[in-house]
Amino acid sequence: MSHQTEDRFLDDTLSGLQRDPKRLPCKYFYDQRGSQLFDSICQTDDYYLTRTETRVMQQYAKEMGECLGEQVMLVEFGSGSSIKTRDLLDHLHDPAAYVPVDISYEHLMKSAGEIANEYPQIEILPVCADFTGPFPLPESSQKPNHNAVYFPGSTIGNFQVGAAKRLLESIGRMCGKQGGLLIGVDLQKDRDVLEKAYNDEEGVTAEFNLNLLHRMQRELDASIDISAFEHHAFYNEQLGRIEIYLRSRVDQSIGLDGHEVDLVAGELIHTEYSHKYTIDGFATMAAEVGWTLRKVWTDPDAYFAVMHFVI
Ligand code: AVJ
Repeated sequence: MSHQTEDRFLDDTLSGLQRDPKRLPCKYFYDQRGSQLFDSICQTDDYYLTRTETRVMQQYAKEMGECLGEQVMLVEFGSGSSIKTRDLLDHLHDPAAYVPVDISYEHLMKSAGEIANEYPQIEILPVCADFTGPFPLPESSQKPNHNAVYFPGSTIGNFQVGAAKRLLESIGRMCGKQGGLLIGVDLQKDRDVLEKAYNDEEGVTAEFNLNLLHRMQRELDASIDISAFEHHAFYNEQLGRIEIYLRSRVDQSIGLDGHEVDLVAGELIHTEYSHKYTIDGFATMAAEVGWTLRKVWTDPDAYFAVMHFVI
């Protein structure tokens, strides 16, 4: 990892812990271990999102490929293991390039290499970047007709509404004219189903959340009693979002870069939101920053939607 990234992890962690209430940015979940744990979450019975979205992709990839059009440069945000991508790549029409973008370098290069082997006819141009900020698109050898962003996994749900809108707006600017957006959005549903998905029986989500503290020990040399923290996640129905925290079991302090951060028993450190939308609610938000909804695909229970927009 570059020093620049390390510095930002330290600064963001320290300033987040010095706020009231305390918080840590969820993008730091995804170091190598965190990315592996996330992949394991996706395989639990309780986490319905991945398998539901994958089924929607498998069932409708051909239609999606048609919607994305000829000679598209497909830019995938948060590509991770690019599992769902294969269904889409199978159905693109003479694509100019596939650009996987991910913050975890190892994970990105590994899956980009695998994709390159499986799709020798498609130019693969991996970009290691934090897509929450602007980054330049690579040049492909074949000139693209237009750019489209594929943003699966309901990762947009991690952003609060204002930030989600700004991100959708910057995706529009990045794509340029005739840009496309194919985005996976987790839908509002029964509290029980939602809460089980973020409190899986195997405890993988808890481990994923606690990995943030392990990462602080590994990379920032933080002094933390990790066993004195626990995973806490619930659905805030009024705000339509899962809220995830690390809860301190006892009065304790964290040592970080010469600072002491005190916590009282029961105190929460916010780590993640996962917003759940209605199809109309999401389309309205995207329309406010210039996107026109073209098509929506969903599963029979309407748990998850894949939405296609153009600008
Ligand atoms: C990758 C953001 C879609 O919010 O469901 C899963 C992350 N956090 N379990 C989600 C996550 C805890 C996930 N996203």
